[in-house]
Amino acid sequence: MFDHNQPVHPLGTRARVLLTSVFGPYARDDEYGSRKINPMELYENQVTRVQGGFSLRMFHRSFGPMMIQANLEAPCTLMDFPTLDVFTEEIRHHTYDIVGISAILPNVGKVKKMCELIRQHQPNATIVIGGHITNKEGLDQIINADLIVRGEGIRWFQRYLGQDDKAPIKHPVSVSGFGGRIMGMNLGKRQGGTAAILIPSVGCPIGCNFCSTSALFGGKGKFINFYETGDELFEVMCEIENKLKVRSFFVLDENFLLHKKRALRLLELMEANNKSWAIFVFASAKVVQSYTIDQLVRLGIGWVWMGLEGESSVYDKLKGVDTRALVKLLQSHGIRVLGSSIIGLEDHRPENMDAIIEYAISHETVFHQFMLYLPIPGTPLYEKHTQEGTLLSESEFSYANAHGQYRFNYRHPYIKDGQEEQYLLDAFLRDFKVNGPSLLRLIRALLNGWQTHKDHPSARVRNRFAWETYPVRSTYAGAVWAMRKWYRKDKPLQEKADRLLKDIYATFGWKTRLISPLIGSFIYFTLKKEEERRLSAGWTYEPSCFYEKNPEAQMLEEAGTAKHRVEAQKIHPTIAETAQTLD
Ligand code: B12
Ligand code: SF4
Repeated sequence: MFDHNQPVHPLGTRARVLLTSVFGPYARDDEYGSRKINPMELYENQVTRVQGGFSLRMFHRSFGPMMIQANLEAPCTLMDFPTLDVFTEEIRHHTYDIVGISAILPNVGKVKKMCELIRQHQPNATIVIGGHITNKEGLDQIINADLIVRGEGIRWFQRYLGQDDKAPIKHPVSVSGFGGRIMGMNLGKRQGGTAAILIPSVGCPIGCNFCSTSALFGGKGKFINFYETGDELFEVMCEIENKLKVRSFFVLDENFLLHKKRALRLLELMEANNKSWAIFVFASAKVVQSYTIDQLVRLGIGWVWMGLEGESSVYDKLKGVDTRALVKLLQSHGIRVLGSSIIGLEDHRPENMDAIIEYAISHETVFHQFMLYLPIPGTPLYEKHTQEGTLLSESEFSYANAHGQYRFNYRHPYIKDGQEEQYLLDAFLRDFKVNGPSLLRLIRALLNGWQTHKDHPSARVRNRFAWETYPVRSTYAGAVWAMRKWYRKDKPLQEKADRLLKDIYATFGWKTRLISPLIGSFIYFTLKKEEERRLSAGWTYEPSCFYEKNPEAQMLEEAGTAKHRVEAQKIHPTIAETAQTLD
């Protein structure tokens, strides 16, 4: 329904738009709110945090602004991960009518600084703020912006520019991650080697009390579909497949499998069109369990991010599910699980913390995320703490530290004096110590998948497993060889690597056995270099900056350059030639 408070920009689609994420560098402590322990990386930040050279290093683009840019008809420039200098230069030298900033709450200090700079260099621009930061009450008192847009931004922006907000959503064509690195080796940029990003919906109707993603898009019972049907989704996936030559998709939808009709229709279309795709999803346990393993396998589900939360948690999504058995089943079919556990639930206390951690790691998931139980603005949990007066004020606890990997932003009934920081670390360390590097677990799951399905009746399914498992015959076998050597003083992990390596040899034969020590020696060397030279010297990893113009912005720029040339020609022909060579 049309919102009568919806503002409309007077220039409509003639307005020049700049969309940007917050500036870097990120992985360091500074006055704008960057924190060393909060890098712009998923795995290093909150999953493989203590795994050193085994940590999966990788960046992800800011998909919100990318989705918005893909659907605007106005000239729109997108800057992702600019440094403060790059951002400042951009607004000093180019005129914009609208500057949109996408952010989350821990980065509020950066948004504040960016607004100040925009006011200084582009006093006529309208500043629009979007993303999760907007759920913070009183944000307009903290930063100097014109519009704070809570919730879905694509349709809002279309209305703001006077565009049709019912037009089909155009999906950006992009890989899901970049800059991949593990064991001291760059993972390369081979075409089709990285999964494409696919965003079918935002929000989640399950509405767990702490979930800010659900809250931002309406909370319990609400979500927003960009693609309602399996047919629409299939069409988008075919287009992305063609353009990027990919065969795997990272589906950034809070609970993809929850939309069962859409998922099963997608399966029908994949089967009818012989698409041997691999699909990586987020899904809650009860929902995953509502599918047969055969359905999941045929749908190409190769990776699931699943909330395990905690044994005592009372979330509906976990009721009646034996999560340990479920993880075991999935991983025996090659489905890698990223389990997510919470530290600091209401009943967590120092006395039961060891048991809580042991329970979490007993899932033996390929990856394990541990996060603090944090009330984030907009969520029912935040509301509860506000009512109870247990939240810490900004002067007691900076927003920049409320990222879930450090301390509580409230007074916990049992966990006091910052003990949570150590519990969180204990959980990561224990998981690493007992279950070993996530890469080792991942290779085990891939091998399981191959062993279980190499003779699957469907050639389409066999083909996917063959493709996904291909590196286990060489590079991954080499990595396991290197791990076995690395852990020569840690008997349990050495044995784990040894068992896996023997199993790989038995499955793939003499060629793999022959090349593994060669590849393995090289990987061992790069790992050693990574640990001893880079990491111990405090090396940090930063994403590169992206600067992308949509066709309208490119046309505007070309028109500007042409005009500049004509004017230069009038002054002196040689200047015009110089301008041309500079282009
Ligand atoms: C990908 C992701 C990341 C990536 C990179 C993100 C990036 N490049 O900025 C990585 C892994 C690095 C990451 C890191 C962190 N993240 Co993160 N991340 C996500 C994730 C999974 C997806 C975001 C996404 O792309 N969604 C899809 C797009 C389409 O949705 P969207 O971004 O919300 O955009 C829509 C609207 O918000 C709006 N919108 C967005 N931008 C704008 C801008 C304008 C101008 C307008 C008008 C509208 C608008 O329109 C968009 C389309 O509808 C979300 C969870 C989720 N599912 O959303 C968490 C999430 C955003 N992350 C979160 C957090 C807390 C973090 C971390 C602090 C780590 C942590 N402890 O979890 C770090 C911070 C890193 C740093 N130094 O800043 C929280 C934010 C909570 C909050 N309220 O602030 C979320 C919601 C997860 C959660 N539930 O806790 N993250
Ligand atoms: S199931 Fe997951 S995505 Fe959905 S509300 Fe709960 S935590 Fe959020």
